Amino acid sequence: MLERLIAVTREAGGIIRSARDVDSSVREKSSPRDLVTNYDLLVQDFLRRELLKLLPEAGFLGEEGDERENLSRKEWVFIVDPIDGTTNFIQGYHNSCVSVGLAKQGQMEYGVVFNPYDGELYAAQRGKGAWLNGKPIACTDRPLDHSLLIFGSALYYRDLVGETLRLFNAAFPLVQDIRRFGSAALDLCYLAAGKAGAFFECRLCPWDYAAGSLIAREAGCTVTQLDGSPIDLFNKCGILAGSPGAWRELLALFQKGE
Ligand code: 2AM
Ligand code: CA
Repeated sequence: MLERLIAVTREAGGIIRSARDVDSSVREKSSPRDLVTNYDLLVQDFLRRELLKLLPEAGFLGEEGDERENLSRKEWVFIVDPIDGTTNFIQGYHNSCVSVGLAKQGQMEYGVVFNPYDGELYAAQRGKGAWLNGKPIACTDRPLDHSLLIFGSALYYRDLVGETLRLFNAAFPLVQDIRRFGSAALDLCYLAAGKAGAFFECRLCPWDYAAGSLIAREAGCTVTQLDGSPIDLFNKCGILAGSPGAWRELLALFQKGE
């Protein structure tokens, strides 16, 4: 199954790579910060069609879809973001990806994340490990003060500006430096590959973190909500992830409530 998921995800990435005249296909969803392009829709249609061929009985949860009901009762569910990093895609940054997760009975079983611009393909299977372009990857064992912290600004949620800045301010003095890349799925993969020590964002949707959370876990990272509780695959939640040491330190810091 993993090889077939990888093949479909790669092909979807090809659609993103061949996109032309992206500007004229942009539309606002809930706000000027929440955007969609015709390519998001095109890639999602492709993924729905090809993934359901692999597993016709599965449910399908995608960012651009509306089939949201009763998915948690299905044995298998695809959790898919056709383009994670849509703003990067529109603005011409080459830091976007296709994110394909497959959950079984509410647990992530397979995850594939592909950046078609640099050709990095991250994949994982529960209990089997995580790979970057076929080579095993592992989280960093560097201490927090020698590690980068990636964060996401949850910019679609005005109510979270204060909380995001509180966590940023608390963590900033303790880490090597901070990065903000704009694709949560890739952020989690960067942790998995040991390119950063930790990641947080105050609210994300399941398709942003489903595949990446498994890839990070299989690489040895801890992935939870901001209070340390398990992530929710069917509802929005905040995410705190990192190498086990970095995750523990940040959890303790964030819980101080300063
Ligand atoms: P997107 O590029 O697929 O929209 C950036 O902070 C991260 O948040 C990206 O992974 C982005 O995914 C995601 N994101 C975008 N809109 C969101 C929304 N309304 N709710 C939660 N996450 C969102
Ligand atoms: Ca998206």
